[in-house]
Amino acid sequence: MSLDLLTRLDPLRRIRCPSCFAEFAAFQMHVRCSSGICRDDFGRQVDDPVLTRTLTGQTADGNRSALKAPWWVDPRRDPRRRVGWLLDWLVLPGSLTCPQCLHPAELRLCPRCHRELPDRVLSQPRAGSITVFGPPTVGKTTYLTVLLQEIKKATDLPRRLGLRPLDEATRQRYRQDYFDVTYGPRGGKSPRRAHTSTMPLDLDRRVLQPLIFELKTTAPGPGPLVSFCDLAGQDWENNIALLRSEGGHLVRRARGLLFVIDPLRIPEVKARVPDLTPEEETGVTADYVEDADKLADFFAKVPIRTPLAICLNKLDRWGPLLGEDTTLYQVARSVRTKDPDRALDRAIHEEILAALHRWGQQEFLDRLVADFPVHRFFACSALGDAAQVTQGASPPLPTPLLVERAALWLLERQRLLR
Ligand SMILES: Nc1nc2c(ncn2[C@@H]2O[C@H](COP(=O)(O)OP(=O)(O)OP(=O)(O)O)[C@@H](O)[C@H]2O)c(=O)[nH]1
Ligand SMILES: [Mg+2]
Ligand SMILES: [Zn+2]
Ligand SMILES: [Zn+2]
Repeated sequence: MSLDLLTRLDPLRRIRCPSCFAEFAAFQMHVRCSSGICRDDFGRQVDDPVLTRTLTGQTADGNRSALKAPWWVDPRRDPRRRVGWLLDWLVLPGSLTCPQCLHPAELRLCPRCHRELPDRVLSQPRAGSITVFGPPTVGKTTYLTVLLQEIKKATDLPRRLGLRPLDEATRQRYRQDYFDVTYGPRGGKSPRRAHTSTMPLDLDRRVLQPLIFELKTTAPGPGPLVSFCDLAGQDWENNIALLRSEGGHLVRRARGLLFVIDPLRIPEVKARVPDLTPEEETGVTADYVEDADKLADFFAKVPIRTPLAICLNKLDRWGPLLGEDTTLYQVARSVRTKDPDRALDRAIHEEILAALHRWGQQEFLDRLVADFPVHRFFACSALGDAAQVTQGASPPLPTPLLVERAALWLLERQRLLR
């Protein structure tokens, strides 16, 4: 479909790519042919070094050739237009003619990653993102799976929220790789089970492609797009240089950062949990100061203003260690009956500060204050009681605790929620 006139008349409009988070003016978008002829006839396809870089991480050079794709062009560099592109500052071309099939080329591409930009991206300038990262097996993927179900049930908002996948790719990937694993049937071919480690990016670059949803409220019209990125703990732990060079943009340009940690990696906590699982027994000791430094190294300078939520996950395991008069104990034991709200968030933030101080993590707290002034602590359990089951058995459905609170805070800081 060719662009609507309103969008065409605003070529300086800022666009944010929901895949790679690059920002650019509308007139900088590239254009691709979408005709069936060019899609199906490889003979008509042309080199696409930008897409090659996105999908394989490789630059086309003498030895490596670029992937082929339907004809595309940077409208400002199309030699057929001579100086005609100067008009793009005033009005975007509706379409260009594909020289391979002579059909109008109308698909808009992000100039940085060459992923297609659907009209919804162009017509809705408000967009947000949450990049979830942290060490391996702290529960990031499970958290995201459950978050995307629970965010719809947030209680202290005037409007109910909904999420709608931006495209079929996001719908399918969320269903297969996330939802079916945690919420699928108990028996059958692929029964409900614990998530396995997310593949590091040198094995599967899909980890660099966010899941993109439209955030629906009851307000009329399209809602903002929100991209959720679930990075692999193995990349964070063992391959940070590669993560920084290949996926650094997902951290640097994120509008919200969510650092998931598992307090059972803190010796003071681990020593007090009575029934450690074999995984918990062998889990490596956390070094959160190092994690904070790793994160800061993604950026050119500190302090970093991107909102950072630090979520102490697996509350079902460590919450009961706290005093019976604490909110966290009461949430973990499910004896609290009030719906969560901001007052609860603040109380929990304070309790976590005190607990981390007791657990010998004061240097981490100081580092956050200095380098990430916009930060807030949260506690949650994605699985709740459903986690307390012997490994291997098909687990019950999650009974999450406070899983949406950190994400709501991040969306609020991005002015996508009020
Ligand atoms: N007790 C408890 N265990 C959990 C919870 N959430 C996840 N787990 C378990 O933690 C393990 C790791 O979960 P994942 O979601 O794969 O962790 P991850 O952080 O994505 O790991 P990587 O992909 O390797 O980085 C699994 O065995 C989960 O069942 C929780 O809320 N409570
Ligand atoms: Mg994972
Ligand atoms: Zn992009
Ligand atoms: Zn064509």
